[in-house]
This record gives sequence, C-alpha cells and structure tokens, in this order.
Amino acid sequence: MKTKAAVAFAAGKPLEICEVDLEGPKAGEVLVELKATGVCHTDAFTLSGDDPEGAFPAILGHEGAGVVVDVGPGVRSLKKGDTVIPLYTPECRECDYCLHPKTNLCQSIRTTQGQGVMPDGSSRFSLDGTPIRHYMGCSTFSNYTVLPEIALAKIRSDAPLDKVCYIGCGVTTGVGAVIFDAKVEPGSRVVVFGLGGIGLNVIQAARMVGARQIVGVDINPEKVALAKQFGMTDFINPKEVEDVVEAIVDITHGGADYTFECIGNVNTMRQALESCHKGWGESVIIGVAGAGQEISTRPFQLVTGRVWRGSAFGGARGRTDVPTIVDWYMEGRINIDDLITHTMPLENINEAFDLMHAGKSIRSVVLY
Ligand code: NAD
Ligand code: DAO
Ligand code: ZN
Ligand code: ZN
Repeated sequence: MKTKAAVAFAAGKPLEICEVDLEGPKAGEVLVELKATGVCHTDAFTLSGDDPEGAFPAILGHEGAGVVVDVGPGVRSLKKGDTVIPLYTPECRECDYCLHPKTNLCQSIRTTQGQGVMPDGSSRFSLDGTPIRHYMGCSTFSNYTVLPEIALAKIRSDAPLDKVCYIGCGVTTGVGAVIFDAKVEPGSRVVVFGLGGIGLNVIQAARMVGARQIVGVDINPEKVALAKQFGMTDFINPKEVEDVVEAIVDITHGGADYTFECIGNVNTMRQALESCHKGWGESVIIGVAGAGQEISTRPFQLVTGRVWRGSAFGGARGRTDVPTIVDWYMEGRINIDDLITHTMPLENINEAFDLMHAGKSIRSVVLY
C-alpha cells in the first residue's frame, strides 16, 4: 500500500512529506493506522545527527496512537479495530529481561530495532524501491506503520488518541519514573530538574503519590505557572542563586528524598545527585545526555548513602502498564490536555521542531 509519511532523508534537514510504499504485516506483525503522534526531543536528537544509532533515510516518530488495520500470521493478542499505542520499549514477556523483576528493557528485538529494521532484518517502508528505515521500532510520522505485536499496547477504545498518544513516551517516562522506578513514598521531598514535557509529568506523579514538597529547578521562569498548576510547591532558578545544591539542601531541610534530572545535562545530573539527602536520597537520571558525555561526582557522595540510578520509559512494561496509565488519564488522575500546547497536520510537522527548539511548546501533536 501507499502511505503519507514525513521522511528524514538526511541529518539536519527538515522532514519531507512523501507518499511511500508500505508492505503489509508479516508473521508476528501488525499494520496500524496512526491517528496522532507527539513530537519528542528524541526525534529532534536523531534528526540533528547526534544520535549514534541514527541512520537515514528514516521515518521518525515514537509517540503515537492508532487503530489496528490488519494482522500478520500468528498474531493472537490483537485484532483489526483494536486501539493501540506503539511501544519503543516492547514487552515480549519471554526474554530474560522481561522475566527479571528489576527491568522493563525487553531485549527480544533490540538489535534489529536499533538498526531500523523489523525483526526479520528487512524494512516495510520504501520509496522508489529504496528501503527507508523504521525508527525506534515505531515510525509514527507515517499515517500507517507496521510494528511487531510485542511492541503494541492495547488500550481502551474510548480514549482520545490526540491526547493519549503522549503516553507513548513523555507521560509514561515522567509518571513511571516516580511510580515504577523510584517508587516515591507519600510525604517525600522531591526535586525536579527541568520543567519541560518530562519534568511536568514527574511533578504530577509526585503530587499523585502524596509528596509533601515538590521543588522545581529551571533556568526558564516562564515554566513556573504550569509547573505550579501541576503540583510544584517551590521553584529555584539556578541563575538567581549562588549555589543551586546549597539552595536545594536548604529548602528541603537537609536534602531531597528523591531528585529527577529531566534535562539531559551532565552538570545538572551532578547537582541532582548532590542535592539528595545524606544517607537515603535517590537521584534518578531521565535526561539523555549528548553522545560521549560523562557524569562525575565525588565517590564519597555515594559512600554516604546517596543513590544514583536511571530510568528508561519510566520503568514501564508497556503492554502491561500503558493501558493502566490510559485509565489514570480517563479517570482524571493525570492531566495530559494542558501539556499539549500545539497541534498541526503532518504537512506542518517541521513547525513542531521549530517550536521545540525555541522552547515555546511543551508538546506538539500531529493529527492525521
Ligand atoms: P524540555 O526541553 O521540554 O525540558 C527541559 C527543561 O530543562 C526546559 O524547561 C529547560 O528550560 C530546562 N533547562 C535546560 N537547561 C537547564 C539547566 N542548566 N538548569 C535547569 N534547567 C534547565 O525536554 P523534555 O522533553 O522534558 O525532555 C527532557 C529530557 O528527557 C531530554 O534529555 C530527553 O531526551 C529525555 N527523555 C528521556 C527518556 C527516558 O526514557 N529516559 C524519554 C524521553 C525523553
Ligand atoms: O534496551 O538498550 C536498550 C535500549 C533502551 C531504550 C530506552 C530508551 C530511553 C531513552 C531514550 C529516549 C526515548 C524517547
Ligand atoms: Zn520520546
Ligand atoms: Zn522481552
């Protein structure tokens, strides 16, 4: 079949809208009609050329929601008409990782996914006979896409897809880091570095679990109003204090129980670790730093009880946890609507990248 897609032909170049060829689903695969997709920083990172795994031409996008149109042989958990969210972190429920209680990083299709192809080693997308790579196993910047069955979460059919697409990455990453990975307890003091599309979701989850104090840290004071609406109790602008770690230790009465780095900057990662409470504070790295960068701290920070850890896709097991997060949204327990600041048709998708780079959007959503 033919499908309309935004194709990344080369690093640093705007996406181009094209009619591309899409082969139908093979064994274990599913054809999905996307109804909406968010545009995330990781798409921009790959498009910039800084992503070591990035390869072109490719169809980017990994934050979608849509409906199953067709299934390949052997697909048992999904059928035509099911409402789904693509998963860049799949859940096969069989590999050593899926069977281990401490990780969500299913590895069953990791190698081929990283190479931009389906598990059989080939691409379903092509243009004039030249293969186009898949991206993060999702390629949601195409009206239709093919994914492995294990990379689709089946969700309730009454969910608005123009909103719940954001659960495909940003919402789950922030909310899950608090609930599934850090397991923040009621009464905790929480500090969130970076009040963007991820940090605001950390904040709303911290409020949801009953944190007593939620301190936001950002160099952009324009983020304050929305962060307060989502549950931030205190704000620190690093540009307005002499030492951000001292300021946090002071305001949290000795250090945070939990800090979350939602920027991707190795300097703020260090600050986040060092503003944790001696003896028990845990710092969770969510931000993705540039290729080749390294973090550092004095080891005594760890010897004296602070814990440094990371979180990918919020620690969520996608097929199991994503439907639950959709329920939380439908029950009004989490707010997604106010984080979607811009919508546009696929033809205008490059505007979403411009808005992101200018710091003017929290999330842009492309509507098919
Ligand atoms: P964003 O740009 O919307 O937000 C970042 C915020 O950090 C902005 O408000 C900015 O003003 C602030 N900031 C920048 N430099 C700062 C500094 N030095 N001190 C304080 N604040 C500063 O980004 P986002 O969409 O929220 O994504 C955040 C990070 O999370 C990115 O690195 C992204 O790649 C990563 N991410 C990780 C995962 C994961 O699974 N771990 C998933 C998705 C995104
Ligand atoms: O299993 O090695 C692996 C890959 C895990 C990918 C996790 C991705 C998390 C960070 C990237 C940002 C996603 C938008
Ligand atoms: Zn993302
Ligand atoms: Zn697995």
